[in-house]
Amino acid sequence: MNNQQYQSKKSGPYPELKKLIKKNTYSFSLGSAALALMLSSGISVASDDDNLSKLGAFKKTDTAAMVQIDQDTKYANNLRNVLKDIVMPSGFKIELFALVPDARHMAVSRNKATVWVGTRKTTVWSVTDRDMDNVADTVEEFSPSVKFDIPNGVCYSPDGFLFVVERNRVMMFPAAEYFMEGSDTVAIPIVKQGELIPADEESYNHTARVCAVGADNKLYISLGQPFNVTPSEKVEMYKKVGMGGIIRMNRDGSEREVLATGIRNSVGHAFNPQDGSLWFTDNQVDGMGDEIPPGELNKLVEGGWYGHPYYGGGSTRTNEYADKDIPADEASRYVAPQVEMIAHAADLGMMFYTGKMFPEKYKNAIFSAQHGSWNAVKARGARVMVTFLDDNGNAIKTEPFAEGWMSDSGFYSGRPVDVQQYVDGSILVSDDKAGAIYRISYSKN
Ligand SMILES: [Ca+2]
Ligand SMILES: [Ca+2]
Repeated sequence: MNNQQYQSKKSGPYPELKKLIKKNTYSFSLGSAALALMLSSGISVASDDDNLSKLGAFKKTDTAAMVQIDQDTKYANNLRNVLKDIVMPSGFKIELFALVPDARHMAVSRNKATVWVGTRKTTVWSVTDRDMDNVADTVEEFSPSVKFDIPNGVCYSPDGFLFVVERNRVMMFPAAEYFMEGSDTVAIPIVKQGELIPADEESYNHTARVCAVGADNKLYISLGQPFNVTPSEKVEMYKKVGMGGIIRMNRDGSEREVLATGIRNSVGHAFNPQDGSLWFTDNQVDGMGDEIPPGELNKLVEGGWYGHPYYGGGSTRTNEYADKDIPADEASRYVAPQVEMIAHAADLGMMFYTGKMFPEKYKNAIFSAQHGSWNAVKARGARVMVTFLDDNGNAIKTEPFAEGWMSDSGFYSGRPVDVQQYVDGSILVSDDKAGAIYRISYSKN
């Protein structure tokens, strides 16, 4: 390498990106040098196995300091202007909570008002409101010493363990709130790389996982199957591993079970605190036209079969399986959706409301996000829905709750991904188009 090449590598090819990145002061010099090297050469500091074994022994990894995202920008003000268009029932207000690039699913901590945010890229963010004015003050990488691969699914246990479900691994972070201020955290792969699904089945499609910790102290994970409609030669194998299904395991990864099958791609689930049932959204088949098949909100019945690939959504049969008889075993375990959503709205993250801030009618209601269609010619979705349940715990009514992220001409100014309850009883909405989290609060006045 001659001197000129060295100089150009040293300054790196991404000056704009580096301008956006603030370093933590305690490791500024190491961090900026390491970052410049990584950006210019693609060389990573250490392999993930090396780092995981060091972290498991409480040893430092010398990973670069955490990337932080500047919150006080023109971009933030532009998003605040977009939020003026959002329409909600009387008394509700929406504000910008944080700028979080690629924000997907969220897990809210208890003690520090930290929100962990997954992405479909390689970063998990920790977002913290440090002065409790309901606006995040720091948005920084969580555990950058771990190399993540589509760490979309994040969930938090009542006793302080963060779980991150990736494309093909499940990580556990004990004491995540304690260790979040540095690059190194205790990090334990409870399902090792390549063992969540068969490595040959790794895909780029339908790989955004979600998770939840149940009252039984087990970890529940939704595993999408990669196809628009699962080909027949894959069906039996996917049933065994729980792809196109929901699985459950102990918190150390042991005793894995497949709880439900016939699901196409669920990217949102939550427990009803009233009766302990797990509810989940399911994205349905593309390419059948703008208005079919419906999207789904389902209630989990253990051992239930939810219809895919014979049904494309609701009672609409797929073209691929229209001539095939549904196997009797599956037909006998079929569970119809609780709610049929409009086609192609892409229903994703969901939650049950347990807070005290919202009016009484929202108690134990389901809030769910519609990401918006890529497939329908006429755009739709890009809103937050609310579903009310009856005394038996079944859905009785679904209606829009917050909308206005879509223009009349069909472009999206935001695409809601997940809805989670914040520590004060407000709700947070993530948006992976804008790269932001919004907070919706209620006041009678
Ligand atoms: Ca704040
Ligand atoms: Ca179904």
